[in-house]
Amino acid sequence: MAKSKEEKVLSTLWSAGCGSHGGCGCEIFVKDGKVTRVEGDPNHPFNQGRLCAKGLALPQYMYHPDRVTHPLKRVGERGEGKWKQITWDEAYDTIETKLKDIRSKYGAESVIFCQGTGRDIGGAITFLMYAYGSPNWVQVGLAGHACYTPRLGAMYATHGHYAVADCSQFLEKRFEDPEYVLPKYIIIWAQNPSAGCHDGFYGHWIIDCMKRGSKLIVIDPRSTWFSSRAEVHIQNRPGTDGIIALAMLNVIINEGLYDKEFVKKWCYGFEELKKRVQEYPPEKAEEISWVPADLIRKAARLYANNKPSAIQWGEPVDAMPAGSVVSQAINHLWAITGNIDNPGGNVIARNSHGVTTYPFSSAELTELYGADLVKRLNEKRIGANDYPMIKGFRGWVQPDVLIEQMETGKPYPVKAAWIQTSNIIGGQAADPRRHYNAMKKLDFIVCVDIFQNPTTMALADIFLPVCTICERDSFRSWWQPLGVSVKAVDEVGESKSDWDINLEMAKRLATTPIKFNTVREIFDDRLKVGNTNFEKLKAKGGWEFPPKGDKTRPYYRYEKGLLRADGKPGFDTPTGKVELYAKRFEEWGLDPLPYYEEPKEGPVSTPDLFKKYPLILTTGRRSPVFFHSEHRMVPWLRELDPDPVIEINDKTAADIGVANGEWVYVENPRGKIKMRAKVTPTSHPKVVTVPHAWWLPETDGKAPNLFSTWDHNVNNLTSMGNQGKSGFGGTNLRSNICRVAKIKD
Ligand SMILES: Nc1nc2c(c(=O)[nH]1)N[C@H]1C(S)=C(S)[C@@H](COP(=O)(O)OP(=O)(O)OC[C@H]3O[C@@H](n4cnc5c(=O)[nH]c(N)nc54)[C@H](O)[C@@H]3O)O[C@H]1N2
Ligand SMILES: Nc1nc2c(c(=O)[nH]1)N[C@H]1C(S)=C(S)[C@@H](COP(=O)(O)OP(=O)(O)OC[C@H]3O[C@@H](n4cnc5c(=O)[nH]c(N)nc54)[C@H](O)[C@@H]3O)O[C@H]1N2
Ligand SMILES: [Mo]
Repeated sequence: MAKSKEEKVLSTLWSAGCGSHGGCGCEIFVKDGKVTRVEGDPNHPFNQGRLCAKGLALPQYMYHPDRVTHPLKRVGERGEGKWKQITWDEAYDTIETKLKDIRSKYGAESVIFCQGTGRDIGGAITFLMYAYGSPNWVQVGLAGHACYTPRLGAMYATHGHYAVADCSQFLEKRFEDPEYVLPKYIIIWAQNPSAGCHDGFYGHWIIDCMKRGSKLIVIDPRSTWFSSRAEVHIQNRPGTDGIIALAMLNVIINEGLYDKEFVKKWCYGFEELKKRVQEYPPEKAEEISWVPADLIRKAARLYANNKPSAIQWGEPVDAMPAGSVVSQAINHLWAITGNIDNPGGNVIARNSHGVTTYPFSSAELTELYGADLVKRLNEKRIGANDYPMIKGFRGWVQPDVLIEQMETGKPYPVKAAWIQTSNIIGGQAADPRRHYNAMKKLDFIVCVDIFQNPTTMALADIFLPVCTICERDSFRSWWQPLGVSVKAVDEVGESKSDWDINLEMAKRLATTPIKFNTVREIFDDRLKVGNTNFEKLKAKGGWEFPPKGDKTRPYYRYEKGLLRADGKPGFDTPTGKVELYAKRFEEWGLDPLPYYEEPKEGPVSTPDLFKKYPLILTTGRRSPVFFHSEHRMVPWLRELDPDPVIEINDKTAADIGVANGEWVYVENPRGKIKMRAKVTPTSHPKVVTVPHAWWLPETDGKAPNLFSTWDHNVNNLTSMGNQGKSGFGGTNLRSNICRVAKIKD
């Protein structure tokens, strides 16, 4: 693609370089076959010309000298850092032979297919996994699968669909659309919208709403840019959000502030919920959460009395003890106030044009891979038999059960791992040492990545280099508009796209023939339900909203019969109503009503231990310039956030003799890491905040150092096995305990 004149390519950013869960439209500028700069596309309705630092730094990421651009084979011991460059043919042949051999000896289920967070990888990885015949798809070490899945499960059980705060994102003309109504209040619950790019949600939309008059209620133990501008800031003890939601429901129900007409017509189980919330008066919530009862009352009244209002929530909700239950309680707030699928409330979010990135339904899987696979999915999927909700909702493995199975080999051994888009040891997994020890014993591990990281160094037998978002095609339907990512330049070095790699491997490993010859055929097959294809979308500038009247467009679809398969009005639940008493939870053997569960460690559960480790540790607040463990090697980005820092309250720091900028140990019963102190009045005196996934790519990559991951990764202080009854949620990522001490030498 050698060109001398600068050319502009319109595309959609989604991972492999920029990180991100957003779907930002961008302009990729290309000269002489190289990307010279990347900017936000002013005509794209998602980000309207804006772009984060990670997007702007893409050229530095793409052409970084440390990038791996050839397939590698390990030649020394695992972790020794000795690699040999091999051809793609040798890499493919080796993997094919190994994985076929393992399948014939131990069954396809003995191979796990591991990804990190969403990105655009779900399609490629499940495509390969189903073709190979394994049911085991997992985010290894993500305790309680606590990333969006608990929230999605609760929403599915309550109203059959997913909902998000309405910032006009489902309308092409955005805020100018006459159908749109601005939320009077937005509750930002456990999220820092401007620092991260969230699940199909662009954080600055909240600021767009604020500029137009929306007011804020923020529930966050830290002070943030948003909390400093909020009418109410609820600064709670981390992990106690469940009781705050229940107390807010108590106030709204007992004071009669709910939407009586909506509840009567569209909700099921109101009396049961009413009875349950009597157990949670605001005074009880105050005792547990450290939040004054009157502040909880104020937040509840403002939210319920000002319709429409919306709730925008974040990952800490999933990471709570019983995360799916906390999600359910928060979900009920928008349910009983009738703030669902109304303009300015919580609008039902559906994939644009009905396009999904990979097959979900059993019917589709049967057609593609045969009935036997579908049967085996649930029979052999790790954790599905321990947790009915794991079996009944989404095809994931339960990660806490997986680690036990890797250690014990029961009920069957795990022999190999295909790891694509995940840094397990360096950030994703709680208790990485345990994962390191368990995974080192596997017979065969493939890592598909862009850079070496603690996981690839520690574990890979074969490293397959992938290209970035500017070097490959892709598509995106999460949530709207429908978009395509467009290949702007040739692949750097010998790197290939994830889809190219997985299609080739699928062809070699499939038990039934793959019906697609090219990746483009797969994309067009997924896009055809939307009456479009890749080229059409590309020609339109990379995106398209669904036509008027399409079921994926808002509002009030429950009145119009647009939510249920039978076409009747109502919600897609067993009763056709919003189920405050969730039949689906009941069917899964779970409490159908929300309740409060205390974090496993802390002042209430372990008061003696808390005397020794007197601070609540919340981990993983997002940095706007990094995506999880990525980007630490990119100069522009590292300059903005150079060190792993712990945020600590100024008075607390003074008490333990720590000054701003000093290095400290952060320690708890599970381990000790080093962080630089950021002394700040914005932290609650009893809460410290530590970002996750820190490693130092500039240090020795070989074991045991593994890029200093044991010194700086906060997951050395977290643990597995707190997942609660549903199998979803309940990690201690956000509500751990620790003590902080100055490093003397
Ligand atoms: N303590 C603590 N731990 C946490 C969290 C927390 O809040 N606190 N958050 C958790 C959550 S919510 C999540 S989702 C996980 C995320 O965990 P992961 O998704 O595993 O995140 P990363 O550490 O960024 O690892 C991603 C790897 O994939 C590579 N990569 C990026 N894009 C692509 C691509 O397109 N193709 C391929 N093949 N590779 C790519 C990157 O180079 C990187 O090495 O971490 C979890 N871990
Ligand atoms: N730039 C960037 N963007 C990202 C990511 C990234 O790594 N970098 N990761 C992506 C992924 S996979 C995810 S899951 C999302 C997560 O993104 P978010 O859901 O926004 O999560 P955080 O930014 O970790 O935390 C948001 C806020 O929750 C607060 N918080 C911590 N514990 C609690 C608690 O117990 N209760 C309450 N109420 N608040 C609490 C923190 O102080 C923080 O201000 O971000 C996504 N976007
Ligand atoms: Mo996540």
